[in-house]
Amino acid sequence: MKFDLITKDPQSKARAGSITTDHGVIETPIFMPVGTMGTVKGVHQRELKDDIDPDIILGNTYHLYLRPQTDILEKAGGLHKFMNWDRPILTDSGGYQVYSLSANRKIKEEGVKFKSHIDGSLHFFSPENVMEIQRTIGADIIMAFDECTPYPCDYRYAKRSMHMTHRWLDRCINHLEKLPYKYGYSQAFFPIVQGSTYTDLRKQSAEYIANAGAVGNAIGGLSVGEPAEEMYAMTDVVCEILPEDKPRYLMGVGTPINILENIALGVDMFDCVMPTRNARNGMLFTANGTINIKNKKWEDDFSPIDEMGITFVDTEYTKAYLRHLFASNEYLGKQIATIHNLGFYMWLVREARKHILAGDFREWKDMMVKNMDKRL
Ligand code: PRF
Repeated sequence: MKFDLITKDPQSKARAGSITTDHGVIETPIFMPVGTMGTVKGVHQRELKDDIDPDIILGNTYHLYLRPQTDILEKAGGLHKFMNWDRPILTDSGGYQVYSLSANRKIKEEGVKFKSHIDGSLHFFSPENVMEIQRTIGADIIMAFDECTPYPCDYRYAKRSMHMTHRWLDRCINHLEKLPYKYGYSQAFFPIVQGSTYTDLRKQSAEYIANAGAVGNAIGGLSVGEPAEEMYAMTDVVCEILPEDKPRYLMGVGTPINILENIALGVDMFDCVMPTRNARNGMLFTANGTINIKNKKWEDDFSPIDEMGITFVDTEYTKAYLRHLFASNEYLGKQIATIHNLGFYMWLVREARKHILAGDFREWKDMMVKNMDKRL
């Protein structure tokens, strides 16, 4: 994997760049649609490619390990072949899902014991076996095994947890060295900064992670319930320390406004379930604010879903029709809303990149943030 920093915005810390992987080039800033289970929920791979066109998507170690399980992915020749997706994939390590989804988890120095959220069966994740699982899934970018602290988190716990995440990082790196690539293409490894909402811990963690000398770095433990201003403060502190010539990935963020504000602080990569999950609940993101399409006010609104027409669904269907699909609980409603929202998120980051390259990102960002902060 190679990262080229192309331009820095003169009036903010935003950057435009490109990441080259064996499955293709990723133009940054980028938003990665979440494909937890080897599917971006409700969207065919063909629609994903032709209509939404993301450079990279995300998969989850936790879910894929539980279903279809690692042996099936190995027999398939990796996740790309299994799901018929030939562009880059990033897998999260399970270091977050295991805390948010599984029951009865016990976190120890050795690793995490947990119960599956599917059938209650017992499992164990360690830095070592999570690296093995990610080798088998075969994503282009794989993540360190970390502990994502909750919010709020007392200082003592945050500090102890951060140090354990650092020790786990060393174990990930040591173990990966012994594990060859499985499918003839390379995998980049990203470590993760933790430290909760404490500036001194964030600085310490960012320094530790920067010292690991990885090809890219991630920021975890944010967007877990803290006020947006606290998240931005932590991103800012961390981006000041992480190397400039490596991509920076802010995990699990966020709203369109969160994404633009964090791009302005020097973040290059994002993922979030929000565009897909909220779409399934009838919430649409647009450049002029959010829409709850289930609302009665759209009942006889025969205007296009979104006048901007980023994806085909925006101009081919009306708000009244989409509201009807939601009111009748039809599958197609969720599909249309998902295509719309992902199309919008991709437009947003592409537009951000254009403005960084043009040198007017700051102005554009301030205008967009104001426009999007509304409910229609
Ligand atoms: N760690 C990992 N994945 C994550 C997070 C984290 O802290 C977050 C936090 N928002 C989302 N996904 N491994």
